[in-house]
Amino acid sequence: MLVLWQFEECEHSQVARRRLTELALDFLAVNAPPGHPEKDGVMERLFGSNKTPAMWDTRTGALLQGEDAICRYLDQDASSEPTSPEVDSEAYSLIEV
Ligand SMILES: N[C@@H](CCC(=O)N[C@@H](CS)C(=O)NCC(=O)O)C(=O)O
Repeated sequence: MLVLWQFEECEHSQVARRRLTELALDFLAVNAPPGHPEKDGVMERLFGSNKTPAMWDTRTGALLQGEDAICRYLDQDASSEPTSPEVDSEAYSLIEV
């Protein structure tokens, strides 16, 4: 599963969402607008900062932050194996946001 921390008004998030759409990839969107300490805490733990967009690929463990890194990763990864349902449910339980 691809998990994307983003928010509507963030132009960098828009680029990441557009690329996901172009590649027809499913993803779980976490709304992370400024001023949400509980989401900032999760992002800081995973990525070292709360900047959006940020993406976690639960299949590979890859953690990406910034539109360029995310798009580059997606372009390389677009042909990879489908998400495993077992990993997905584990990832859902980790994201208590
Ligand atoms: N270089 C990043 C820029 C990301 C960025 O500036 N995101 C803004 C929201 S649109 C943000 O998280 N600002 C909060 C902060 O800078 O702490 C990218 O290309 O994605």
